[in-house]
Amino acid sequence: MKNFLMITRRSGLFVLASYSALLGSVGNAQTQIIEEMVIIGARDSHTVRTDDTMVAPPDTTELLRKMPGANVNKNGELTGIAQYRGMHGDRVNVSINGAHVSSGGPNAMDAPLHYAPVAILESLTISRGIAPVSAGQETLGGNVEAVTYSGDFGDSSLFQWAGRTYLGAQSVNSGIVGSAFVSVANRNHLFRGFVMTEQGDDSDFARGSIRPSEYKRDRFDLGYSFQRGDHQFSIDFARNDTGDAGTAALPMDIMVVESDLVRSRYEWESVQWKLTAEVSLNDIGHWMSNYHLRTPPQDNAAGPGTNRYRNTYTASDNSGFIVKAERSVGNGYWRFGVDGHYSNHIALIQNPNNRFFFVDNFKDAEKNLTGVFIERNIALSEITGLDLGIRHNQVRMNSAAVAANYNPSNLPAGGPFMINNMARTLANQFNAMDRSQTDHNTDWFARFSIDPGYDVIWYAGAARKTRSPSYQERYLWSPASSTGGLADGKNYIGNPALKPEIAHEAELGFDLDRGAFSAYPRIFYKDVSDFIQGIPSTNAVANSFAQMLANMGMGTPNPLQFSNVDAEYYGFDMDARYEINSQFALRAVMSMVRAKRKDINDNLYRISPDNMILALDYQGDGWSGSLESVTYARQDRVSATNLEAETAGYSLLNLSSSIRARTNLEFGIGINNLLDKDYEDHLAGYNRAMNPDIALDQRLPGLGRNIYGRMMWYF
Ligand SMILES: [Cu+2]
Repeated sequence: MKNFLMITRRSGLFVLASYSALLGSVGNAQTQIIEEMVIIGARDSHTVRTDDTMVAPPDTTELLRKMPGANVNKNGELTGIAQYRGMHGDRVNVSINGAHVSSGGPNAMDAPLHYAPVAILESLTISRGIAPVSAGQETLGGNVEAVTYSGDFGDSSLFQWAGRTYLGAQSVNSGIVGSAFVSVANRNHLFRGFVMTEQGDDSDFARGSIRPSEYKRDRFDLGYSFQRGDHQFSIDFARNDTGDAGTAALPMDIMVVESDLVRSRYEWESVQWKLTAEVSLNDIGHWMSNYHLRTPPQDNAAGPGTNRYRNTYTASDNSGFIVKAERSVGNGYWRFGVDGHYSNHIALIQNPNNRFFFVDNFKDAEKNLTGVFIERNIALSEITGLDLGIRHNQVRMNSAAVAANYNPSNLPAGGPFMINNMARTLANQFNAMDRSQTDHNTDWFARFSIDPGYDVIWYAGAARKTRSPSYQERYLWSPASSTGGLADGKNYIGNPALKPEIAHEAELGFDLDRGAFSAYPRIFYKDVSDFIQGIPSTNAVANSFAQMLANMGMGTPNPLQFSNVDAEYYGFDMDARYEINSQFALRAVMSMVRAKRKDINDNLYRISPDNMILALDYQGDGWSGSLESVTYARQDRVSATNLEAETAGYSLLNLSSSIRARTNLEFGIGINNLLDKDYEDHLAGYNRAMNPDIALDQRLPGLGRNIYGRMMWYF
């Protein structure tokens, strides 16, 4: 007699099946007795699949707006930064097919989800609330996982073709996208390829257009997978080339993001063990400027505009690995592993009109994480389940010595300009500091679920999560707005001595599944000590330097310095569904979050207003439709430190419908912002580009009415 154990996940439940196979004694006859044991666990993720969800924009982060607790800080049409329960940027862990990508731009113009465009996306998943420590190295603010199309193996030794063509168009910016995914596979081999091209003009809003917000992006992927017996291996290469793309919320626009992404994965699965090994390498080169897409700097009292032309070359070289093992035991499983992510960043600011001018914005700024973790999932009884885990990260960071030259020549005779002396003093200050830092961070989490009957599973969770500072927060030495996309218009300086953030959180909720009605509400509280926030700089040289630049028409005075403060977040979110009959269903998604400083009386910056989606979905024979209302409350809990402006509330109406013309052909059409409402998106930044329709430093508006369509043909 042999015992087989297997764990799968089904509808948020951990299903543990124990197969006791009795091998028959006569001939080949076999009898199998299958016992099934369910480990109770509340729903811990929320997934949106591209095939089922109509989405007009090219940026995958737009899908986050449809998920409880999630949202997007939008700095451009291809520059969306994930927000979850009020936390954004590097606080939210993002992985694409299991790999982590470090942005090439110091302002996250190519935020991680830039590398998983909608046209190749299969699904986007958020961890609902507390993420397991195995989900990523730094999951203090949440966890988002994108999965792209990879094709399926065949079921015989014959090779067969399969694929999908995806075409889309939208009216708001005359945007178009065309892509094709093709695979040829048999039961052992799977070859795949993907090509995509997309572009759009400046986007319209009710009173004009956002200039610049045009974009262009091309991409191709090549991949191969092999499987035999219990083994599976795959290797994938992607080249993602973004061309001109406007980011009006930032001081520059994208000229080029050229990236090569390589990842490979090996998986072995036996009766009791599952072993996974992954490696990834990302090589990103990026150019941006303040003159090629937006109105270039104009002459002013301080001198000709050409003195203020800037372009910046940046690069991110980063690599990662993970090796993890899962072992099934009688009452659950163990999971343990090691992982690493190593990144190096440079950013060099230049002036095309002065070949001697340069600023080492970042020079070999590194963040290198190595982690180990162990998790246990256990059925405490027939109605209770527990998840536990602990992780330790070692984080090593460093930066090379920096320099700058503001003089019109590299000769001393070029003039003893005060600004150049100040830049040199700042560089010398920075170079004299102890820039090498090592942090030891410990995370843990525990999630308990109980099913007392009545179609309700109760859930309680607690965690300690940490995050070491970003390279910008530690190594931004010269006042600038290179902040990972904060886009608050402020200049910042960093601080190499920053301590890691430590969050303690608790979460409570339940899953209700009663016939036609289901609801998944959660409340949470998060206390963050050593929260990293910009506070008024006390560095006299940096302050006078920023003032002098501001006098010349470059940036704002009174820079902020990244510092450790104390903060707290709390809120509520829920998704719910009610099936009226077999065709009609009501859908609701609600999100509320409050985020405050604890050391002073101030709110945190760029926190999503309370919002709710209410939708009526129709599922007919061969077609489906949806009428959606999206309501945002006013946001008057704003950050005084970041000079944040309040926004008014608004409601939008969206309509969409899709028709399955044949089993392998689907047409979709939709209208977003049906009434062409003029509104301000609180999570969009402030305008930094000259525009007759939007004043400088005014909040960027939400997009106007958008009629869009898509066609998907599977073959
Ligand atoms: Cu950039």
